Amino acid sequence: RHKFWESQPVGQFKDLGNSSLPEGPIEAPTPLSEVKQEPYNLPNMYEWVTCDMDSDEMCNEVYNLLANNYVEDDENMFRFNYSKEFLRWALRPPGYFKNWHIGVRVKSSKKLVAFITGVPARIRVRDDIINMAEVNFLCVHKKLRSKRLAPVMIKEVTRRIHLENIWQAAYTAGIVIPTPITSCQYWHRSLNPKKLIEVGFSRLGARMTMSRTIKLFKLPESTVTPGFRQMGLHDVPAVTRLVRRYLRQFVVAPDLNEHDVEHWLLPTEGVVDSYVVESPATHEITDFCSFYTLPSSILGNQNHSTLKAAYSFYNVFTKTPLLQLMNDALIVAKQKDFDVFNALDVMHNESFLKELKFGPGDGSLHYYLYNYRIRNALKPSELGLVLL
Ligand code: MYA
Ligand code: JJ1
Repeated sequence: RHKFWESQPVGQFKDLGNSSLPEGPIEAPTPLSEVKQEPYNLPNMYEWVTCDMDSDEMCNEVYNLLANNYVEDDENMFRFNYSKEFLRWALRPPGYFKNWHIGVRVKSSKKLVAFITGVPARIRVRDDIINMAEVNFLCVHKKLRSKRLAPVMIKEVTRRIHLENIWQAAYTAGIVIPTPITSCQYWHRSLNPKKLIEVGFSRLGARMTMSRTIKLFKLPESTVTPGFRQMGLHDVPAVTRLVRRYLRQFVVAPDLNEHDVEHWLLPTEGVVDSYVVESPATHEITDFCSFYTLPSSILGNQNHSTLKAAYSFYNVFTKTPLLQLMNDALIVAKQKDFDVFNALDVMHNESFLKELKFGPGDGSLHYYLYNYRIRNALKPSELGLVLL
């Protein structure tokens, strides 16, 4: 059923519920000298290329490949439209390897037709911090699908990751393959319900009028939490302490240091937005919330071409109730003209989704680890990791 995945060191469906298998690495590392030194073979018309995301030209090619061929919803109404700035941010974290940004070109025309990436990350699983890769942006041009190109790309990124002496990876997908560590649901909070209905993202509820719907999703003009403000560079040490403490409670979570927090959580215009709550009395940073910007192209609508979506990223509460903190996040997202605020049911998100008028989406997101067995699937609330 899964010829490729059954050949890989990942949890297998046949082993589900076999409690004699130990948690941890499935295969031991091999000496680096035993890692294949040359790239995997591609069908003859194609060639490997390392994508230099510093180059505007390369960044444009990657952007265009993804904008036309990346992830769509199940009815092909929307397609993720990651911006160039976002791709640069996502692919150049501290310690990144340029040669983990892998493209495939047609030899004759030089057209970029496939892509896959890895970035390094320290991920904690229970008490162990493991150097991993986060693999993302796997994409094969629509005209080249179902030719078994994806397994070659996955093997090639694996090889290049192994050459850095890294043997585990984390990744997400909308499809089920062997074997999810947890399966999460997307939830959506309408900020601009009229547009969402016009483009078919949501529907007018039963016995609801447009004006009744607009009123239902109305938000205050400004945030309510005293001391709620945008995060600045000077907040990096305090935010790092806050986030590190908070993430300890989850079974799987990133191990973030100050460099990581500066890269991933400091606001970057049009890419990631972050806010802190600074206690007016003590000037302590007590709470934090963040979201990233990921628009979707609207496929075939006369009046609208993009859906502006904010995605909940990392949120930490110690003093402010999470419900109130996230309501303030919705208010600033609305101020910034987002049409919808999306969140997964990870971490403590369940506790605010219904009350803040999020509704369940039709998409799910499955989380995976490569070469690391987790004995029993986790609950989404045990997961402290958000991938882009
Ligand atoms: S998830 C986002 C994936 N991208 C998209 O959905 C964009 C639109 N779709 C496409 O571009 C293509 O359909 C893709 C497949 C490229 C997805 N993850 O070449 P094929 C398996 C893993 O004939 P195509 C993301 O980016 C499939 O089960 N495997 O298929 C994270 C089958 O294997 P098996 C997938 O449709 C990616 C085989 O590929 C996925 O032309 C993490 C068929 O190949 C998927 N999303 O191309 C990758 N989709 O027969 C794994 C299909 O066994 C990383 N397949 O069922 C693993 C860690 C590596 C590093 C390890 C380091 C130590
Ligand atoms: O966005 C998604 N679904 C939307 C649109 C559905 C359009 C028809 N298929 C949705 N809308 C309902 C919202 C409504 C708002 C008011 C309250 C009630 C709900 O459900 C879905 C997620 O739900 N998105 C996708 O399907 C995109 C793919 C998701 C998998 C991503 C995998 C990529 C991972 C890469 O690492």
